[in-house]
Amino acid sequence: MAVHNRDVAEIFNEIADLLDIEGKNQFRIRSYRNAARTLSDLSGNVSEMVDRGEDLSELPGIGEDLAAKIREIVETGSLEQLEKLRKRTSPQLRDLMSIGSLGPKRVKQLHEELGIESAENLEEAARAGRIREIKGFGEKIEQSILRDVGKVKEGAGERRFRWSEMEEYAEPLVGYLGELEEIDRITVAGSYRRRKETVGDLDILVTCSHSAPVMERFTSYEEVEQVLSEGDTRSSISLRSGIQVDLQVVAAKSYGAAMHYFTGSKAHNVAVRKIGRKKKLKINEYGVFKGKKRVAGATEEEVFEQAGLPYIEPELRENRGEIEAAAEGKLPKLVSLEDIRGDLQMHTTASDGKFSIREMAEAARDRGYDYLAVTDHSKRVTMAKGLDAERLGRQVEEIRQLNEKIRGIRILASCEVDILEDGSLDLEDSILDELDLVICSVHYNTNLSEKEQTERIIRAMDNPHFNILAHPTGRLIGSREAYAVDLERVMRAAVERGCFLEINADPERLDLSDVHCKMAKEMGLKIPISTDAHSTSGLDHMRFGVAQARRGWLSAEDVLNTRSWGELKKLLKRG
Ligand code: DGT
Ligand code: CA
Ligand code: CA
Ligand code: ZN
Repeated sequence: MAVHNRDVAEIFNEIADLLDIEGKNQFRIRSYRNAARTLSDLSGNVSEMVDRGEDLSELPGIGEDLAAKIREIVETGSLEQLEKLRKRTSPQLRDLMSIGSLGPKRVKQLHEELGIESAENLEEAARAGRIREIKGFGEKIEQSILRDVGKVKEGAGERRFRWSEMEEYAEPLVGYLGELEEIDRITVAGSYRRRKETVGDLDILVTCSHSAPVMERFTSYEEVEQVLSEGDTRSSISLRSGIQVDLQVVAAKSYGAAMHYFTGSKAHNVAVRKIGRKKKLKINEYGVFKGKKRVAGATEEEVFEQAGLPYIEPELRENRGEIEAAAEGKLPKLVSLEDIRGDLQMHTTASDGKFSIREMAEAARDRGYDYLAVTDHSKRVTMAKGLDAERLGRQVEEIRQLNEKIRGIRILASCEVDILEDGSLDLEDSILDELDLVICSVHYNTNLSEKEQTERIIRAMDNPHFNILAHPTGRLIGSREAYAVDLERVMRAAVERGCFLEINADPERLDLSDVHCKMAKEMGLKIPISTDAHSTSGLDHMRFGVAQARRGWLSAEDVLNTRSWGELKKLLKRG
């Protein structure tokens, strides 16, 4: 099994962290971190270099000693020194490093000064207000520790992955398995198929002529770290990325029932089975049975039909009303990527994007859109070279001229205007007047109380130029919490004023959540789906936003940018 450069880099970084916790020589710690960086930046594969007998000590930052360690890792897959270090430091203490505001230095301080050895100790000390008293900590850090410590406690070893991250592992694995002649059908079920924004593990279903070669190929995949269990029809592996994959071989006559069962969610399954019981049917992963007789199983449609229901899209299967809606024939026809007519948020080289207006416009046209909005940042966002009124004025002029020349796509002049702390907008009304639409967002002062944040945003909406609230909660999945805001109130205010809230299709953002989308729909609030692209390839993120919209029950009618520019323009007009 080939060792990747990043595996070696991870080992060196972990050694550096552990030495750091122990308070070892900083020079030595730095040499491990430098070596880790060298390895991550290396274009060639370090395993192959070892195989070819190349002299690794010629690499920057790598001496004889580290070169020998790299060889040990490549040859044995691990490093004895790391194993020893790990034994010296308790795993609970190591887990504490995953808390956002804590690095090895702070973990060491907490250990030495307060004797903290676990998440429980840490939480106790934070609640007692003892952490703020340590030099270099303070009240703010104490609070963020309290916020994050719960996650470490409950989530130990149960990492979830963003859907888009999971796709990067799932697709190659499915491709690899699919090359096998014996396999007829293969699907990733579970939360992955339901398009949940984060996915815990992968559940793969296969139908095939012989299962032995399928199991063999599965467990010998080159990314396998460990085979957790191996059977005739069911095996589990963990990949080097930390992802667990369950594979299940099913008979063709049970495929639909198994798909339904393993797609879940569990709550949905329980509810469908209950309906079955009322009809004297037994529904399980093998089929639908009336007494001993199999009445369905080959397709999901049959399974639903036996339960007296139409087909329910996987994105809806959360037992959030889909079964009742299905029974009443009131399921929404979910929006699809083909319904989208334009993209309403993206950045160009004028602020922090990588491509020109023309390049973005042509890329949008290639994706079949009728229009795109150019929404560079406003001046407050200095880090991204935000535009002031004068630069924006020139950009508007440039867009008008480009529209004269370019065919098959309309460029809308817009701006992502920063909402200032007092709820005013970062640009004067006179320039906003020149724009086709205005999107507004919060980038600073994200730590206001819920009430203050909510009122700040609603005050911004009072400005009649305000059209769309961009990335409405500011969260980054798995790395940054949403800011405190009462979205229900914000949505109501938006309905009253004729404003909108977007789904940001960036796979790390995806705010609004599925639940908030459904809430918006029930209020009659239409939702634009925008990519916030910073490059032409970022425009392809639209599909992630569409998946989120589908999970939120939205149909084409509920999504703003399924309309022509002419119709959209009418909806943007404020009373
Ligand atoms: P995840 O992996 O945490 O993102 O979420 P899921 O939904 O993929 O859950 P997972 O992997 O534990 O199980 C896959 C599906 O198998 C789940 O969605 C429904 C079904 N399933 C698992 N355990 C049970 C159970 O105890 N009862 C029923 N009815 N279904 C189950
Ligand atoms: Ca799963
Ligand atoms: Ca599973
Ligand atoms: Zn932004």
